[in-house]
Amino acid sequence: MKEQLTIALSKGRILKETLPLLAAADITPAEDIFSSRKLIFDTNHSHIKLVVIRATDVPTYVEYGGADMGIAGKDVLMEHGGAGLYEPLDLEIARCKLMVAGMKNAAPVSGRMKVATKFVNVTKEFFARQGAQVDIIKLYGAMELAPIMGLADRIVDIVDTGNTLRANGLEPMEHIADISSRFVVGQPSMKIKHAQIQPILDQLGAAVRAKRDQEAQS
Ligand code: PRT
Ligand code: MG
Repeated sequence: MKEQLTIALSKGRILKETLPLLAAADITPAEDIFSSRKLIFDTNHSHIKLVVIRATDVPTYVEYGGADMGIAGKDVLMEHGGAGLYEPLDLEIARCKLMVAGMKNAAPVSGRMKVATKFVNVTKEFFARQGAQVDIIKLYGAMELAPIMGLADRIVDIVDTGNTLRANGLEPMEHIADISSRFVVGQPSMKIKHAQIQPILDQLGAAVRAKRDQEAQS
């Protein structure tokens, strides 16, 4: 008998790039995830299920064993802190950067800087390492608006093309981390279900390498 396995997927922008990788590892949902309102999906393997949840909830589910494995952005994992998780594989999808940004040509901030972000822990740690004390303002979206409205001096946010920053009169200022999506496994699951999980890791790893080779050739 095979152990039941659950993989937590981030809905939103990661999902579209996730499914082809899973398919390359021979895991396909039994129905179309995008047109369904379900949260749990059967797959072509009777012992593997997929749950589709908010990106920020993925590490939490895996940490507490609500899912055995998951796929989430490194930004989300850094903010979560990684407790209870192994991160065996970089899926090399949904690449972007975590950056400090501010209004274009902004003057240096005198005194305590106000930084708006949804990445509170990462931001605190980044500025603490520079020896800077900052006031962090937690937002849940549209960080770019904060400096425009005078709510904050800087933001910490994901940057890909930089178009969103530019369109709002902002510019990137400091690089915090390169981001891509990672495959994570709960520590107890890795121990107890290792025989079932390792082949999935092997196949996903092969799929990532195949995609990398293909992209290098084109
Ligand atoms: O939307 P929700 O609050 O439910 O969750 P979420 O925002 O965490 O999910 P989602 O689906 O928006 O993003 C999931 C993951 O995608 C993130 O955790 C990142 O790891 C990854 N990713 C890759 C990105 C981007 N690229 C990205 N460009 N996440 C967000 N963006 C946003 C960014 O916040 C900014 O508003 O796109 C804008 C910047 O893009 P450019 O190209 O204009 O620079
Ligand atoms: Mg979003």
